[in-house]
Amino acid sequence: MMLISVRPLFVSLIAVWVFTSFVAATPVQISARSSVTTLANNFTLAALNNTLPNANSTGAPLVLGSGGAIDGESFQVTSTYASYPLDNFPSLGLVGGNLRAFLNDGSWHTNASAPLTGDPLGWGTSSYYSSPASTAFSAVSVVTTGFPVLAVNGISGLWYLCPSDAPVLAQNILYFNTTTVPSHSGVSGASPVECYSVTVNMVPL
Ligand SMILES: *[C@@H]1O[C@H](CO)[C@@H](O)[C@H](O)[C@H]1NC(C)=O
Ligand SMILES: *[C@@H]1O[C@H](CO)[C@@H](O)[C@H](O)[C@H]1NC(C)=O
Ligand SMILES: *[C@@H]1O[C@H](CO)[C@@H](O)[C@H](O)[C@H]1NC(C)=O
Ligand SMILES: *[C@@H]1O[C@H](CO)[C@@H](O)[C@H](O)[C@H]1NC(C)=O
Ligand SMILES: CC(=O)N[C@H]1CO[C@H](CO)[C@@H](O)[C@@H]1O
Repeated sequence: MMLISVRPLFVSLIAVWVFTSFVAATPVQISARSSVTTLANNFTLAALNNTLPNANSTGAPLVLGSGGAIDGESFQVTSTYASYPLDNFPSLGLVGGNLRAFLNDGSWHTNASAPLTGDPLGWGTSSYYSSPASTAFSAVSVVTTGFPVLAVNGISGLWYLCPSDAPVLAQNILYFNTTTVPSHSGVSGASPVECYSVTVNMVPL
């Protein structure tokens, strides 16, 4: 767990003001914060409801769910473990703004992409291809919560969990900056699915 005492936080806040420009978001419960692009420890992700009651202060565990494949590369979307009960990537890392996922044997073939408005937090996995990973991720320490929280381009307050109404493989998926997603029910004229705002905790392993 990342604990911050008041004095180093104050010093690093000054550093943040001097060296970065924050995009104004609508942060929840934030009194003071600092941000890093590398974490010393491995972690998992968990989603905490911002508006609804939570079962605990850690949140619902998130995993890399199925997001399709092409020849030589597969894609993953960040899903709740409750909706995709298979954890192929039990350990994540944040290094220089790269969000990385590791297989059980510790091997690394998976990077996250920085999501745009309306996109899921998606990942690409390949042993054949190599593309430079996004460097837009960071961990923000919020004094009022116990864990660092995930941010993209400095923004930690725009994550939404969107339930799926698909008849099969109904994964509840983490999206960036959208409050609804199109229906996957296959029913013509079905209403869009409502999403809810979450904070994404980075839970140390
Ligand atoms: C917290 O609650 C979620 C349900 O939202 C549960 O899946 C998870 O295992 C709980 N985590 C801990 C650490 O108790
Ligand atoms: C958020 O709250 C809703 C309603 O209580 C619940 O259905 C959902 O599972 C919760 N999600 C998380 C991530 O705790
Ligand atoms: C993941 O990102 C690193 C750093 O940019 C890169 O060297 C590596 O090839 C990427 N892996 C894949 C599978 O694209
Ligand atoms: C979020 O989406 C709204 C429109 O839906 C857009 O105006 C805003 O710039 C987006 N914010 C970010 C940080 O992408
Ligand atoms: C900081 C970081 O990412 N540490 C490690 C996380 O776990 C993998 C393998 O399980 C290591 O390769 C990383 O160095």
